[in-house]
Amino acid sequence: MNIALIYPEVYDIARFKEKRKEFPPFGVLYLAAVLEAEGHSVRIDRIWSGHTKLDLEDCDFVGLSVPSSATLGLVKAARETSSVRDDTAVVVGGVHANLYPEHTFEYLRPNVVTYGEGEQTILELLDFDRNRRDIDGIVFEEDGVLRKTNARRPMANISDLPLPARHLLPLNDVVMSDRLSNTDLRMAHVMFSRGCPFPCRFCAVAQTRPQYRSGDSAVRELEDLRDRYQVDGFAIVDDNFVVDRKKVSEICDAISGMNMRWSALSRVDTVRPELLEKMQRSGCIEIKYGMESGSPTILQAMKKNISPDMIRKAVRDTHSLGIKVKLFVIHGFPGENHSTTRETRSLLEELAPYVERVSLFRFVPLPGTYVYKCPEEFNLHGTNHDEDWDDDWSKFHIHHNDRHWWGDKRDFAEVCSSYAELNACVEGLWPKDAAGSRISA
Ligand code: B12
Ligand code: SF4
Repeated sequence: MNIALIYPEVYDIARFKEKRKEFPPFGVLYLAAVLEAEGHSVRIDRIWSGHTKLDLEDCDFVGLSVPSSATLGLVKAARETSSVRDDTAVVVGGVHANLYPEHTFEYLRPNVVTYGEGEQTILELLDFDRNRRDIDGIVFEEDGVLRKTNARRPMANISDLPLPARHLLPLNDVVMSDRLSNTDLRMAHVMFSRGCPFPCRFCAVAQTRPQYRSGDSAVRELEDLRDRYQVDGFAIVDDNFVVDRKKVSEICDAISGMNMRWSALSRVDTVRPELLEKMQRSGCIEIKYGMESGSPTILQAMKKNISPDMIRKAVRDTHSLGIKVKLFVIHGFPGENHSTTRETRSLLEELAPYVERVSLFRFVPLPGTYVYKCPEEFNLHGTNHDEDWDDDWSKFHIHHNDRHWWGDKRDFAEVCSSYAELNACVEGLWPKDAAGSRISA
């Protein structure tokens, strides 16, 4: 079958100050891999602002990916303007579809919306003789009524998946040499786990079941990357790599002979000195920690379940082993004020000698998060819960986003002025890297 998978290009949507290539879309890369393994012919098409009209007349099956709520409008434009044959199935999946499958269906009017992991679902959808009611994890319309089948259970073993179909992308979307911890090492991005069981209220992947790949499966991918793309390093982009220490340890043991350099994201409370040592020995040169705030009040409101002391310990332990530390900070969570900001500022100043880089973001209520789902609890506005909602999903991005999301004008004024102070402090202490590209873990 002739299949096109379509995804929204990142840098246009993410509104980076400078257009900067980001890393590849693993969702569609994994789907393409399982489809190719079944003998289908697959291509990956990109859309971006001003480039959404595609000629898809030669396709028997079109899969549209909505990798974030912010890209919903772009995908809608592609759905409405692209040319597709009448007998072609149009299926939509991805992060926004997982969070809001019925809404996605109403909004984009495809033949089917999927929710949950897509690898098995997409294969089953290609079987047109199959009764849709028997396919888990989909929403479709039957006799004018919207039907939602049972949720698909997460895969038992993600190690058996074929490797992401990187060969369908241009080389410079796959291999980069300015993305591994301020080095110029030739590197690629990988995913060794999925899901995160923690309950952070600003995060859209909170409380999802963690799944890990085996050490052997990690080695298989790294050998392929080395042989095919001659990379010397890799960045593990999983939301929160260090959840299950045994699994992380297994991966470290398996890759330690490969002489590759790597980085990963973690919480501060899941690492231990023994594990950090093992990570360092297997090539880890940087850990990016979700510190989020230096204020116990805000950390508690976020349900981050960590304390400033835990942050101190993880940062010092990591630094003492020669692993670089990057911190992610979110400013402006509901309740933020001058005093909580000062607590963050003073912790950052204290830890500065041990920290290589800091990425400071302003809080945005992302669809699918606890905060988003509870607008009254946080006195939230500007979301689709509002009566005067403007239907603009593109505002749910996290770069340089200075919208007024919660509280009254005075709260907002305090958040803005305290952000300015914190930002100046971060830019003063870490002049080269005051803005980053990640929000989770
Ligand atoms: C890696 C990542 C990025 C990377 C790369 C993204 C890319 N190139 O696509 C970067 C850093 C560039 C990035 C940017 C952004 N991201 Co991001 N990102 C992630 C992260 C950590 C992993 C995504 C991933 O690759 N998952 C692994 C793959 C295998 O899973 P998947 O994408 O869900 O795909 C599966 C299913 O959804 C389904 N599926 C997907 N597409 C399709 C299509 C069809 C047809 C079918 C049938 C099924 C299907 O099958 C896939 C395989 O099982 C997620 C957190 C997460 N776990 O989702 C956040 C996350 C998706 N990002 C988020 C956000 C907000 C953004 C930005 C808007 C941030 C910004 N800059 O302002 C941008 C938007 C980019 C975009 N194009 O939409 C939020 C989205 C929340 C929301 N409601 O919108 C998340 C959930 C983070 C969070 N913790 O809250 N991101
Ligand atoms: S912020 Fe990090 S630790 Fe918290 S739920 Fe999201 S991925 Fe997990």
